[in-house]
Amino acid sequence: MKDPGRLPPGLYFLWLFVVFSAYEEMTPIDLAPLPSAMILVLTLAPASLFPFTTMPVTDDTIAAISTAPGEAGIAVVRVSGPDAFVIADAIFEGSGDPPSRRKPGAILHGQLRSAEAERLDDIILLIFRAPRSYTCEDVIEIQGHGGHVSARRALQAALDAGARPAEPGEFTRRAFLNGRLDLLQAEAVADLIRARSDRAAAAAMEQMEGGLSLLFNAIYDSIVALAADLESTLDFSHEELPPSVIPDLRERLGGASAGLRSLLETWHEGHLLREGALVVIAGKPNVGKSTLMNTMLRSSRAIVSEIPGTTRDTIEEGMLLDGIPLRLVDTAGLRITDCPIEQEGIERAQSYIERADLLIYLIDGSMDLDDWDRDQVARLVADKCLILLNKSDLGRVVAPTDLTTAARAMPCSLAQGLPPSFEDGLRALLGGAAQVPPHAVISERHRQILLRTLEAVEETRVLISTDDEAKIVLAASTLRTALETLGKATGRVYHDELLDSVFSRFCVGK
Ligand SMILES: Nc1nc2c(ncn2[C@@H]2O[C@H](COP(=O)(O)OP(=O)(O)O)[C@@H](O)[C@H]2O)c(=O)[nH]1
Ligand SMILES: [Mg+2]
Repeated sequence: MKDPGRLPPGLYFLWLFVVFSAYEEMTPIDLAPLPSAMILVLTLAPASLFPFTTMPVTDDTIAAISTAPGEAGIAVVRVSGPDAFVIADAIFEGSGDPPSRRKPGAILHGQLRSAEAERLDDIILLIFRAPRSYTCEDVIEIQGHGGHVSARRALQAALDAGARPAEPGEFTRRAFLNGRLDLLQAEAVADLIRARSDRAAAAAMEQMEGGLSLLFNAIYDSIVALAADLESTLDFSHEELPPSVIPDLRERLGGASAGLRSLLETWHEGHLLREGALVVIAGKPNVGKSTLMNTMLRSSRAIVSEIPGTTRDTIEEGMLLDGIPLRLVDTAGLRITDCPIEQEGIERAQSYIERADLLIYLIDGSMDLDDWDRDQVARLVADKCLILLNKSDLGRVVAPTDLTTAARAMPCSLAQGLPPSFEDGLRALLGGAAQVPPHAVISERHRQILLRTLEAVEETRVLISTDDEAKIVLAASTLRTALETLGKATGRVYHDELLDSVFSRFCVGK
């Protein structure tokens, strides 16, 4: 994460004054003979040293419990904003100077007091001064005893002293607004908190450290350069332009498209890591679906019985495969039935089958294939489906070659365990994601942005391929739209609704 602002903005105005005086020959150093571009660099380049973008953009102070509710060793209440130290002085009692006069990074031990001076808890108080804090504002962290009551009372004390309750994700929202992290990094914070596997956590860390931002920014910068060059061609008529200009722009637009496409390719893996892969077990009654569920989970989660139609509802459990979270679902056996309860179960099963990232379709391979199974198999989506021909211990009647499908099929006897190639089959269908080291991957929000950007870039490419000058003007505006759209990923371009929807995914206190 970048370290925001180092110099006070007032110094920048002093610097501007010095450059101006030198330019106007008011000082012994005379800048007037320098080329104007050099003067421009002298005035603009140091601007990045000054924290213009990290000036606090909020004027109220927020507080929230940042740890999970329940019995625990400690609980943390976080307070951020201009009144953080006023609040700390009001609620903290310890030896020595009050918190507001302590150095940043100080760790104080003392008592937490309510507005009525009641002793609430024995606490540790941490002090962070703007801009060197998570939010870039003044922050205090109260570490008190865990449990439902202590943390709530500590929060109440901070609220009574002038803070207001924080909205979900508001601390991170302030960190974003104050320039500590971009929107992609901020989203990664929520992904890390939600991560259900080491692999998902590693991907979130990569994104939080700016891995994904780098990729988005590289494409953004290339489109900025393209837009500038495209706009500069507008000053000339087609005949005046060197013949290589338009083909060159077209090629660079192709490069931008390729970059966008390669980022889009990480969506599937991102979806699996964030949401988990929905793995649905389906087939006729009594083929061994619940046996498979239990074998994969290594527990007797679902009832296994020789009575067909035992599983009537869907049963969902989580598990991990190579760091990818799976949502494993056992479903009611598919058949025609008069029983309304079983019928409801079958409808639920169908709805899961339609949404599945991966379908494991079971067939009793010891019996002849009937029309029902033939029909189901013919409708399977090959690259999302694995077929198990179960009960081979009873004698094999159906072989994989008897099935008219491109989906992978393997004979097995679940009574004896999973076939050795079963997990490899699952891995292959999950896109081989687990084979590469963890890396930042896009989310559905990013995918929508990339698709719209790609559309605008491709449209620009078509528009500049003609000799029609009006279309070149249109192309320049289309490319500006592409930039505006893409800017919403990192948050270069944002509005309140965008931030509301991003930060509503967060928990309170982060
Ligand atoms: N012989 C044999 N029986 C099995 C095998 N797999 C499951 N079964 C039995 O088949 C019956 C139905 O299994 P179950 O998992 O409940 O099937 P479901 O209705 O598809 O969920 C049970 O009696 C299981 O013990 C197998 O590989 N071989
Ligand atoms: Mg069952």
